[in-house]
Amino acid sequence: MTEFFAGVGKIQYEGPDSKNPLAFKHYNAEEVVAGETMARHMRFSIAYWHSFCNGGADPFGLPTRHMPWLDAPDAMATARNKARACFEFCEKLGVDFYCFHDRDVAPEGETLAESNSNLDEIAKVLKGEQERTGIRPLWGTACLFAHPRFMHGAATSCNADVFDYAAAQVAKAMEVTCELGGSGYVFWGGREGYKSILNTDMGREMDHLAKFLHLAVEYKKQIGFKGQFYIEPKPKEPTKHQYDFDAAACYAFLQKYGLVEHFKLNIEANHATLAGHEFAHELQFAAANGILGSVDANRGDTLLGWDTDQFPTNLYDAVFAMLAILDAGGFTTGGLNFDAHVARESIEPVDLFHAHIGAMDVFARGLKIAAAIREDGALADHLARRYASWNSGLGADIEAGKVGFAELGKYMLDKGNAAPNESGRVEMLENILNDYIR
Ligand code: XLS
Ligand code: CA
Ligand code: CA
Repeated sequence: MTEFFAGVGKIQYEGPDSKNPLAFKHYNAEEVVAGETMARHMRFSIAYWHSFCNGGADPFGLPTRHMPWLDAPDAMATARNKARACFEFCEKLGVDFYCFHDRDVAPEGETLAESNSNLDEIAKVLKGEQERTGIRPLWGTACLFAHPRFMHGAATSCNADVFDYAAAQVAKAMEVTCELGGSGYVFWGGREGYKSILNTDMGREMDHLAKFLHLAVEYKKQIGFKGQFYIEPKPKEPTKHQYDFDAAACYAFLQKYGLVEHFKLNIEANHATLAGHEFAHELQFAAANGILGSVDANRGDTLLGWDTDQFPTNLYDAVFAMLAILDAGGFTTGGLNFDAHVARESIEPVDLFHAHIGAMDVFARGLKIAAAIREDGALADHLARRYASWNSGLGADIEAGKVGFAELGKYMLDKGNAAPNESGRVEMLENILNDYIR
């Protein structure tokens, strides 16, 4: 069988002093950190679409990347090659999971029936590769944004037929994800939003989106799919306004429509940036509300206002992310999926290894640093002290619901003024964080 990444063997951990660009310096799958192996903490995943489908085209230019698996006589042969390339890559890299859209793995046919049968055929190839390697989907999803039929949206389309088509496509993608033993299923509302309010009935569209998700929950039960459902927030691109703007908008939506118990969030770093938030804010918001499910680990570029999906290399971001993930108790069904593509000028297959090795190493460092900070209580002690007034007396009575505005008013009239604040010590805490980052 063709070896697509000839010349690259299994990537080994060689430690921080290694100068070998094709070795891990920090990620050591079996090393135990904070009670778990690094592999279990991270649950790293490869994004099928970026690594095996995205040739590097942009609005100004043609694809640039050498992707030998695309050199096949027809679309189905290409799809089989892509599957083999994906598993060869994951095996060599030592990653246990992959994420896919239905149309990444198998081509769209002339009719829905033909598309479904293409998908079934490739799902068999994927299953065979899974049995050989033990690699599984972290999550699956349906591409409800590329085909022109979705130009007005999918679940939020003005056209009921398109809602129907999207439902049929999601049902099939869910069945395949279930069959492949996926741990989750993602709903990213790529075109669930609008360009012009002049032609948009926003309330009706959001009701339709909720209806769609309820139907998905029902179907999940019908087929016995046990994976976790996730919504992936993103504020814009491709539409100007997207309904799943950020974690807070998604949480409000899920609450309004009685969907909270069925969904968690898949937080993407680049989408947080686009929403005007820090990645850590989105993670902490989701964690604080019990809906942190999975993570698309990438980075944007604050100088560019679009979704650049670059590989994560910023150690600060990784530390903040791992602090949030560890605080939330770690991943159960979720993991760190590299929803990222190499730069347009990184054209050789080996560049995929460089990109993923760097990203895995930066998260491994982030994990070790976050675990050390937590173990030493370096930030937690200060945080606990900062809120100490809530642990007894007045604060405890407020939290316990023992006092109303009348009692609160009397308390302060008697006392005369609020006790002075202590310093927030922002710079000291930033210095402590820097002391751990070495
Ligand atoms: C696009 C999204 C998409 C989702 C899956 O911006 O990140 O790739 O992760 O549909
Ligand atoms: Ca994503
Ligand atoms: Ca993105």
